[in-house]
Amino acid sequence: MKQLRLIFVARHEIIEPLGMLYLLGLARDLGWEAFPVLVKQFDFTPLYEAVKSFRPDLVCFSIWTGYHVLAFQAAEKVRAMGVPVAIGGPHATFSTEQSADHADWIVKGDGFRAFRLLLQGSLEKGVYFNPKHDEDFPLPNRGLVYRHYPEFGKNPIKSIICSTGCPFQCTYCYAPHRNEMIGGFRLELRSIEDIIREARAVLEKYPVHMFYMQDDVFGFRLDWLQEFARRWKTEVGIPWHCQIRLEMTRDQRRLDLFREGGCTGVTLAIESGNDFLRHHVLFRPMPDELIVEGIRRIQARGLTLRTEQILQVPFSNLETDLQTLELNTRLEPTIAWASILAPYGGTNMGTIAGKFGFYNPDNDALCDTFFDRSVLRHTGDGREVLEPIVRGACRDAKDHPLIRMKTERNEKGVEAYFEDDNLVVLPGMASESPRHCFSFLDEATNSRYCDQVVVLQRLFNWAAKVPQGHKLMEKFLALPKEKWNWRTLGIFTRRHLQCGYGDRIVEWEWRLTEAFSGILPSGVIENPFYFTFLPSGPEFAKRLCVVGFFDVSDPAQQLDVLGQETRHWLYDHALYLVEPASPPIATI
Ligand code: B12
Ligand code: SF4
Repeated sequence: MKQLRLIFVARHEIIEPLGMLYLLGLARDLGWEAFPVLVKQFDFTPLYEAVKSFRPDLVCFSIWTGYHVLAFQAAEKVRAMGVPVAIGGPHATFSTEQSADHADWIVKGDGFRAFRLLLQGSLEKGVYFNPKHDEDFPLPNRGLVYRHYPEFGKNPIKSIICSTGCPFQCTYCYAPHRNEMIGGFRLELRSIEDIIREARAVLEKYPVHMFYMQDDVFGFRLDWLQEFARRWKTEVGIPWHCQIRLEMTRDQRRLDLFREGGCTGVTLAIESGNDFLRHHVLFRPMPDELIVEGIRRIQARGLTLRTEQILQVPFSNLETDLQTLELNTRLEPTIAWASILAPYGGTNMGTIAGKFGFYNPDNDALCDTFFDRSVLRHTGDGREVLEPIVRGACRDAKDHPLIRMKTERNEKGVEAYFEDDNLVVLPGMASESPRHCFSFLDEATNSRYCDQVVVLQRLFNWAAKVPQGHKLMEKFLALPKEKWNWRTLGIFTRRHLQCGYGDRIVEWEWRLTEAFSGILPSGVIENPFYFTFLPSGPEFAKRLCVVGFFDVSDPAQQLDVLGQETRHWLYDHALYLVEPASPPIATI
């Protein structure tokens, strides 16, 4: 009998495509011959070539929101070439109807059972949704994907997923939506036996410095974690990094088990240094004390730490974005990672952005990156106007007044009000005037704010390491756009450090120069203190010379390169420590 063939298409990322790896494991177990295609940039040509040469019986797409428009076009083209198409993944899950127009089979939610039925020929065409999680993870087919994409095999960090599900409510995320879809939060834990088998299979064939647990909230259940930590340590013994919520640091046994099990670092989101935005816009009711205390507990155990933040959310302004930076300068994470909000339709953030007039959520217009310029029209006075009202109206930690509020547009901006409530009227608040008006920034001011935050995002992880880095950024971002360049940053940084670190900076600069045998390259001379706050700073300066950073003539493009290079440097030399590193020259 002819062996059936499928092509599996997903997006090429720096992280290996887990969904594809596991689903192709199932395809292998069911006897299908498979061909993986990972789309780089937005070029689907390799897919069309594979359809011609491999002659598949089926093409499967895994799609997330942001690259769906082009993926749908590609799916249509494949169908026009006479091959049936199945679509699954987050976009099919959360925008099922739209996906249904472009495929023969659409799989919403958990995919293993559907994929099995599909490959066994017993899945009717149409939309399939099974809210139950009734099929275990198969052993992935890394061999096949690594053969086609050797970069993943060579990568010293391999990813694994040990559980699915998250009980939290962050507005910008699809996890709460998933919970609604499946009838409430459910944590689906993989068997520890399976995870260890998978990790050992990876170790036998590929170089591994670290495993990255991609779970939304790793180690949520303590009994599972206890068993996992014990077995991983003895049966795998490779360091690992995981993602958690700050709330999970409250039970210190969890952090101890992380340490005992070989965890070397964690990633967690703070999202905003402003309590109002965190609580009422992002739905992360985490008081400052929880953040500070949780992070101290992590650091006290010698774990490396990535904090994550989202800049330019509705009701933010440059002041709140700098507040987020300020908090990070105090917390001293290993890396302070920052993104710029993309407000997805279908999430609570999409609802807030749409209702209050910041943006009309249109997923088809969004890009699939974390770092693009904000698409929102921002407000100058919105937070000032609504914060006391919202805080006053909030009934408990699970209440979301912004979602309950009604809005109407007027020529100046938006009128927001509650229709029904027994509002708590604060002193000075007129009880007979329940409408609260705020306005939007004019186009030029909005554009300037968006430009400022692009620069802030590119410099965030560095500035978080500079003493009072938020003050430096405040001054730098107040400059006209033409001055946002490497050289001016150098001048401003020197001036900033001269007050308070006058003597020390001479020594720092001298030590950097020494590492270059007494002569700094001209680009490095312009901004030497960029390198003194980073691990293995002189080597980083040399790397920037090698990648041609100093030859990039467009300052905006140069900042893009700088942001990316700095981030990756900090990953390798501080967060995951895949490279040996020396401490930063500047110690405060
Ligand atoms: C790791 C991860 C990443 C990695 C990349 C991983 C990779 N190479 O694939 C990185 C960090 C790069 C990433 C980036 C982004 N991510 Co992300 N990411 C995740 C995360 C945490 C895990 C994904 C994963 O591996 N899951 C495990 C596998 C097994 O699940 P899966 O891929 O969904 O596959 C299952 C089903 O979907 C289904 N399935 C999948 N494909 C197919 C195909 C067929 C034919 C069938 C039948 C079934 C099927 O079967 C599988 C088994 O059940 C998820 C959250 C989560 N818990 O899933 C978010 C998530 C996928 N990311 C999300 C988003 C929004 C993004 C960004 C677009 C964010 C942004 N605004 O910038 C960016 C893209 C950035 C860019 N281009 O630079 C959203 C997607 C929402 C949506 N509507 O699409 C998620 C769901 C987070 C969330 N809760 O909101 N992400
Ligand atoms: S904690 Fe993470 S996965 Fe959970 S809702 Fe928030 S962003 Fe989503």
